[in-house]
Amino acid sequence: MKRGKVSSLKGEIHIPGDKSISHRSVMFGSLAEGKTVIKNFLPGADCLSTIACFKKMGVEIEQDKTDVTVYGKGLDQLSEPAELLDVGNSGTTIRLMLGILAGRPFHSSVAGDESIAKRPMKRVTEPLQQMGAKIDGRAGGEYTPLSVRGGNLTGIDFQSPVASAQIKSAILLAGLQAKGTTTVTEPHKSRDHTERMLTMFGIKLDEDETSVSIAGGQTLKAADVFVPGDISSAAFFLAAASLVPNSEVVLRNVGLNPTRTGIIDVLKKMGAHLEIEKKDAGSAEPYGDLKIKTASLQAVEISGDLIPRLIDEIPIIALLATQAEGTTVIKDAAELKVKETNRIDTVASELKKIGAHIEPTEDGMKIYGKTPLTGGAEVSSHGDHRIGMMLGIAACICENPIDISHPEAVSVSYPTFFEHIEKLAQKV
Ligand code: SPQ
Repeated sequence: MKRGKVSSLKGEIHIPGDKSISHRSVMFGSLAEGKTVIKNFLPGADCLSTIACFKKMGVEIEQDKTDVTVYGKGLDQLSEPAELLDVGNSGTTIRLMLGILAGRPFHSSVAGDESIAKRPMKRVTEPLQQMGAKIDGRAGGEYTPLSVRGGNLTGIDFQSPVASAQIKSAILLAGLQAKGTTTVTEPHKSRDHTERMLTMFGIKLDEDETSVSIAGGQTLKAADVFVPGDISSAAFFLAAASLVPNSEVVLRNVGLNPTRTGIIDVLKKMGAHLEIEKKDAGSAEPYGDLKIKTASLQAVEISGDLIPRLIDEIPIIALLATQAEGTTVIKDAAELKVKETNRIDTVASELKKIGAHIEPTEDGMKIYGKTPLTGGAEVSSHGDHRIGMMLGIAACICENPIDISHPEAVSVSYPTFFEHIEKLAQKV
């Protein structure tokens, strides 16, 4: 796909529903007793994989674009799937679902695409085995395909070596089905959508800053869910409007959960012109409108507990940093290596091709700004939606058009991404 420069971005868009919250609404609706009505669901490929997996376990789910209804019959009514549970490209689907399957007294097989086959699973399969689940897979349960025979779980006190909402959620979902209490402690707090939504579905949790406990044997009661716009999707347009001259863009109904707003903190530190209008009236997930204008940016240092609050935004932050004065240093972000691609490598290699001065490091990267992006090169998403979208925004400021291969990867989390650029863009 050839993409070129735009002269400005103007207007407003509704950011599609949050991917993390959409997955959880289908999963928890499937475990609950009663009808769960979901509004502003993200019809991206990953969330459609979650729907397909739960249908294979006998759950009746109706989906019409962004409206989803889940007819839950309770956790005990999930049935043994006759077919492979195919998670496609979705790490969230496989890891959270493993936590659910670990407690079910039946057999299941789980696999996904080429990228999923390279992503580490022992981070969840090992603690689930400790709780009593029988799980096997390539390299002793590290890689898909995985086979699970669940049931008879006992609660554990688990110290997670990394801040990861997928690990935390998988263990909590197994803990819900275990004897006794299960506690997960993380080095830094990760996104807390699971905790917020389980509470909405009637589950009692004990939480402090970095640990969560759940008592087994509780039942989920259906609840209606409004999914706010995904701040990780909004991030691409926050960056685009900051970088493209003479831009002014409004992004409607964007999720503002504090465990996800690291991008806002970073943009403010960089000198972005950003206004926030909070709109939620006591909803489980805060949200609001974001208004952003072109700005001159300064380099930043990003590390420590800020990392889990913006982990998926690092590709687009790297692009922002190429246009900021000074050297941006990102560290403590080794988790980037185990995403859809090794995002330290793919960000550095693709941005270098279009003129950026960027150096990958063991746990992050250094970006030397401000560097004009010459473009005029062939680049690739490497099948990673966030790399594809970062390149789509980079094209808007490159001197010469760039050719992006595998742009279709964006449909994993933002199927209307390129349409939204077209809607806002004034062409050069
Ligand atoms: O679902 P998947 O493929 O893992 O998606 C990514 C993404 O970029 O969309 C990561 F590659 O988001 C994860 C995120 O990085 C979604 C997620 C969640 O919904 O719980 C949590 C984060 O992962 P982790 O490993 O830190 O828990």
